[in-house]
Amino acid sequence: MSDTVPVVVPDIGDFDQVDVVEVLVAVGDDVSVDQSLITLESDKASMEVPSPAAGRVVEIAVELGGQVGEGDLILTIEAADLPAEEREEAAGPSEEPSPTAVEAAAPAPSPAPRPSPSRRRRPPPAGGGPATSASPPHASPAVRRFARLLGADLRRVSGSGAKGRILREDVEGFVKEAMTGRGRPAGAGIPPVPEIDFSKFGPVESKPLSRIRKLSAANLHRSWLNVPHVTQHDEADITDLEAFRRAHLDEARERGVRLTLLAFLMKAVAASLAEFPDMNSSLAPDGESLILKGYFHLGVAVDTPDGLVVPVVRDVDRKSVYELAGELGEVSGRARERKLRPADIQGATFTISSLGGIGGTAFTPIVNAPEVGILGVSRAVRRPVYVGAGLAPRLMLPVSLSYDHRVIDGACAVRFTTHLCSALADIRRVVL
Ligand code: CAO
Repeated sequence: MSDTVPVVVPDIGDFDQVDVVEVLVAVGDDVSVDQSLITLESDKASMEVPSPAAGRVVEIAVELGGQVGEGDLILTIEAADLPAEEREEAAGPSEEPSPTAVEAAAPAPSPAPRPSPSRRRRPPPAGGGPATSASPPHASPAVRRFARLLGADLRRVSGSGAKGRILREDVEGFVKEAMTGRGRPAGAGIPPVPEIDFSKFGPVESKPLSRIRKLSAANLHRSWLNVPHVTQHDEADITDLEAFRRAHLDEARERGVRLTLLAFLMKAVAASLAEFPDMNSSLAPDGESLILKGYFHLGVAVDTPDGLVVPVVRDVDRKSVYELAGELGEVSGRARERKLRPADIQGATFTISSLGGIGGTAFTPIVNAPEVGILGVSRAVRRPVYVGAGLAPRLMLPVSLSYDHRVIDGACAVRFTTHLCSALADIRRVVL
């Protein structure tokens, strides 16, 4: 059976009333023993009230900005059912109320409040500007933990709470600004783009970005900043491959499949990845080794009305071109209908971005880190090419391989594209 544990304001010294400056939990939250519940602040100090029990918050009796005095009810916890020995531990030392006393619904004196680190601190500089001095920032342990989780440097966050206290919302705002590149402090290495009032020069309108566009913007930016990119351009003679594809269009149609060049490309890319395992790897987070993957899952960039999405086709090396064409049609259809599941976009080892159906002669795709390579494909064109001594009309496909230069060197990259182009020139090589 669950016990109800009322948590009350502990001894607050000489003060009759203190301010509630933070309520760190909500009704329905699960809390653990010693987890901070609220922060109280007087003229002189601030303190957090820790939870005396593990369980679920069922009622909150205080309000943010309100005042409380010793013995006032803060909130009520429905204690988790714990084995007897764990309950004793949760209840703390023997002078603390025993579980029996709690069952009797006596208000549980909270464990001694923990002085917040801010107790010994001066508020940040007036004006709320980023605290850059040696003085530690004014924030509760919960906010500190949150900032640590997001990698935010609290010394750079301006506090909007009472007396410059940094609140959770301030950390969220700071991270958001950092993600969009706005408000980046000078000296961080990347100069901020100037904010310009474009309406001074003519009419403007604001078009909100879709969620997908915002997500891919953040991912692309992260990859761009982390990966030293180089792009290797090359050309494949796909005259014979295209003839082969056309010769099988009817058969593909009978199977209910649209046989485009991309399915062949995937097959050829998987064969080249098998030949160059570094291209199918990721750099270990400590930068000390490569994680070579023994599977060939290809991400395929799909253009949708909401922006770019990259569904993943798995085990490309083990599937036939018909199977790949079928799967590609199905997954890109679902991408456009926004019906992709999280598993559909995870686990890629390498990505293909094909703009060839639209046009273009070459481009520099951005590596989808932590993958180390991405193949951009532009429009194949028929043009005169020397074959032996004479010119012949050949269908030439431009490919652009961007790679992470920390992992792949230029020689490896050009060997990879050479291998790929020969596989595309004679697709029979793929089965060898
Ligand atoms: N050269 C010439 N023709 C090409 C070609 C190329 N490289 N690639 C495709 N084509 C042809 C196809 O064979 C098809 O011709 P038919 O209609 O005669 O069969 C036609 O162009 C249309 O192809 P498609 O683009 O619909 O199909 P696909 O299998 O080649 O590509 C998909 C599928 C999902 C990759 C594609 O629709 C797409 O969304 N591409 C955009 C990807 C993108 O935005 N990348 C950018 C990422 S970075 O911002």
